[in-house]
Amino acid sequence: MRNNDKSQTPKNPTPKSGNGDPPAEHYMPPPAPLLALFQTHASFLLFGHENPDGDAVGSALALGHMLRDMGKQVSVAFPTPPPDWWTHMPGADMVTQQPSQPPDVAVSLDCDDISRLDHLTEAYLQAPHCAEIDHHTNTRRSCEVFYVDPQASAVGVLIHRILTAMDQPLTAQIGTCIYWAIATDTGFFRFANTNAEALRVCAECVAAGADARRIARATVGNRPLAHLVLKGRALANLKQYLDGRVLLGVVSMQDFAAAGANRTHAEGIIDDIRLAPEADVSVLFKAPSPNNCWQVSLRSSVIDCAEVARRFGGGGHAEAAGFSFDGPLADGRRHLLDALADLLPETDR
Ligand SMILES: [Mn+2]
Repeated sequence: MRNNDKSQTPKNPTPKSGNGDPPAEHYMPPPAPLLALFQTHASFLLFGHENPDGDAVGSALALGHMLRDMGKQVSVAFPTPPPDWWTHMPGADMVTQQPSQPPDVAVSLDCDDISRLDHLTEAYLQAPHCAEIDHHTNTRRSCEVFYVDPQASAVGVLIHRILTAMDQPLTAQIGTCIYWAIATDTGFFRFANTNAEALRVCAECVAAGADARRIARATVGNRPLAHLVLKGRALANLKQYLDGRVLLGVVSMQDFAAAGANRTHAEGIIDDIRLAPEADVSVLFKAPSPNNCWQVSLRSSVIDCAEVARRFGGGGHAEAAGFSFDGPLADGRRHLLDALADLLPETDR
């Protein structure tokens, strides 16, 4: 349920500090110039990053629904196709392969660098106005108008704040997309970014009509055989490095071929590798697909994964980040292990 009475306490009250009080809750409101863009313009093109995840797709579609409900013209585009389950999300008709004419406003979502828009970067930069909505720690921004809050669990949370600030209704469609964004980005409420705001927003989304069971079934509760076979091969060949502190998996071209799998089938394998308590850092190398390079995923709660990834031209979050590289696996692995040996704190184990 939404609180429409603006005179009441803010949606995210700041608790008093003192003994026994909970810590003050963080809240960064959407900037006025961003809201002005949504109010004054008529056509919008919304972009998510390449290999879009639930947050990229969910937040783009949620914002798309809000703008469409306001009578605006909206298209959504991704440089590479989203995972199969995205067709269960409301708003498929907004998604276009190749945006035609430039919109009034282009918005990038969940995207820490415009290079992640790949071949759509041109279309993005052609729009007379652009804005970025993101929660990555990176600060390389290419638009004057941006709403970047690294403390937000997911971009879906930021869309909810925008919706609230603009006094637009949380419909079942918007609630479904926002719930999808937050649930997937928090690993279904297991990761460190699962905070009170994320849970509160998700509760509102369920009250508005989001079907939590259906969303879980469509994503984490539903894995194609190709994914399972690919994961089996990756897990069977895990290797330990740096006295066992790094657990590293590889999915090679042969693995993809043997499993009948594509890149999207490798999603989530890293989250199984990170389950091993023996390692401080979990790593997955995904083989190059045609016209592509090796993709590397990092997970750790001991070192800052985003810092590691940035050394290799990538980015992400403290506990989950990634980068890509061109060249032989052995070289990439050696450079990464050198960097990790530098960064891992001393231990007496
Ligand atoms: Mn995200």
